Amino acid sequence: MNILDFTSIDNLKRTSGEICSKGWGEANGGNISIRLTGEELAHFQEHQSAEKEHSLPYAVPELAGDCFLVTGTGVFFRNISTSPEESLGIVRINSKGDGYSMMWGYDGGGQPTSELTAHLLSHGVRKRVSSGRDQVIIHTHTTNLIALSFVLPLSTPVVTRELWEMMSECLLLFPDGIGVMEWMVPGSLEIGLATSQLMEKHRLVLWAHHGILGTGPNMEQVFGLIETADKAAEMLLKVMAAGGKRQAISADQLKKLAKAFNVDPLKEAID
Ligand code: 2HA
Ligand code: ZN
Repeated sequence: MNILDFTSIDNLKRTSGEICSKGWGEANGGNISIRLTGEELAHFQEHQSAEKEHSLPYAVPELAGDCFLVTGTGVFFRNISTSPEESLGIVRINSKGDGYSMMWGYDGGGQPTSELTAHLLSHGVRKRVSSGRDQVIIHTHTTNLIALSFVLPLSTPVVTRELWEMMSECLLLFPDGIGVMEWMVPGSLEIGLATSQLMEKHRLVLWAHHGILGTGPNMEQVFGLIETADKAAEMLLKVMAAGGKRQAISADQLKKLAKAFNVDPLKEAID
């Protein structure tokens, strides 16, 4: 099996290109991780790594033995499709969940993203709360959501409700809302722990003045989730610039919408 033929690598190449065309992939901004399954996982479970083990500053026992395709640190998204072996790598978590080995990629001396902590801690939570369904995490620098974090209070219910009011699709795509965090040092254990705590309840987490993290079962759904939230943020900024709302979808209408489509909206954002 040629690793470059993996569907996961194909999906990652396509999504990083889409992120760049959105204008979210400036320089080395953003990072992506995918928990491998099936044939792709089996390929690496059998092999020994020639490379030494790296320790993690925390343990994620939920991920013991799992393998992840992860973008490399310092990698420019616009180069992923032409240089996948340099831009990407596959890591395997050890049997205690407190270290990893690089199994493939990162050619030319690379290593996994500086946000590996936030990705792995969040994967641990999502694997548990989604019963193994959620496999993908995208972190990207969504222009409009970042801009919004300067003008709205950094509150999960407030930001969630504002986005839901922008178009019907929002409540249907993220009834679990968008978890909001204050600014923290990128790549730190602190930002990783705070993110994974919000991932217990939300598939979208906003890092104020920095970007977004989204999770879900596959690349297309996660990208769609992020794209929808950023579009709502763009509309809200336009509405604000145009003098503010005169009307919006009301709380009663949001409840009707949730009922019609059988979704369970985040309580704090609707009451
Ligand atoms: O890799 O996006 O958050 C650059 C980043 C860090
Ligand atoms: Zn970032």
